[in-house]
Amino acid sequence: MTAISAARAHPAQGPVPDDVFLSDVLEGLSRPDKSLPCKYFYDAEGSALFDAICTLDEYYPTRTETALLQARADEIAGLAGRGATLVELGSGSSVKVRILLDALDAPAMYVPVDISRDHLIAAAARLAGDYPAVTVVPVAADYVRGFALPRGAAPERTMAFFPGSTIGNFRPAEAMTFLDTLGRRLGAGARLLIGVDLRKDPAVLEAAYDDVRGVTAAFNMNLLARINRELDGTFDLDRFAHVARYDTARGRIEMHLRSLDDQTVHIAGHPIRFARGETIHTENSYKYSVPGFRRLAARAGWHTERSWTDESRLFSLHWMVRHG
Ligand code: AVI
Repeated sequence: MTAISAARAHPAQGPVPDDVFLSDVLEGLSRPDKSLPCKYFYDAEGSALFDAICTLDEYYPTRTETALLQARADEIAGLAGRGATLVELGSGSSVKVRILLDALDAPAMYVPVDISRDHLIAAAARLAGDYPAVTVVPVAADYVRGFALPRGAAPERTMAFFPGSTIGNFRPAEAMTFLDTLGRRLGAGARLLIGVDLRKDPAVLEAAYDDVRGVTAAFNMNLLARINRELDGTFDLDRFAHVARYDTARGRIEMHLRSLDDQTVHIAGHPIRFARGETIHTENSYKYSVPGFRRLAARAGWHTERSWTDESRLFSLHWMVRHG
């Protein structure tokens, strides 16, 4: 079975159906504290804007995590052992994983899991071309809801890879449930390499989520543009503003869209009223201390064997093993 024929053996999940998107949007905007799920940032425009964010001077996570992976690749390879199966959650363009594939000892299989099917298949085909000895089995699925692993991957040879501090976009209780479910799916003895952003000076955090070039603002605003495009929305983008603020007590960056006027917007014919100054809460990005994240993971059944940070303690990587 070739890499891409293997891909076809898995049930593929296409884009989110419009009716689910619509009901999530109406539900979120009908609450007293309006909110929208951050997963809807990532249509084609939003994904391109996110890629641009990752190259910004202010957005330190991507380059810091990449440097950490490069610095620790050999140590990680030693921990992973020979013939590992690498499962990447939310693999996108499969860029960072190349650092691991270059360092690992004869990796057997690479399983990128991503909801964006076309992007996934294209990235998997490129990767399979560059690593002919690795069986690449892309799985088009929402990794939060669940996905099927290819047969034959023994848990103690399996290594999940969840970079980018995407775990920070879950509330801590959801992060715990997600990590626990992942551990049950992978099985006892499975390993997890996870990237986690760290608590730091709020000014550094706020700059990372409100860059001078306005790329993050455009990324946030694209959610309204997407609703206009896909759900027959009437948002006037000039009447909303991007807000990013750090909540020290909760240890999270919050992104919001603030209404600049009293106004009524229609979405698929449904009126939604906004008071001037009212916000739509669009994203949380939780920041952890190293011991704080290790405690959370322990409660979800993962034992942390190694944690690495950069010299400035901006970002962390953790190597964990599933017990029980
Ligand atoms: C994908 N996720 C980890 C990013 C973050 O930093 O929370 C999303 C993002 N939002 C604004 N900038 C980047």
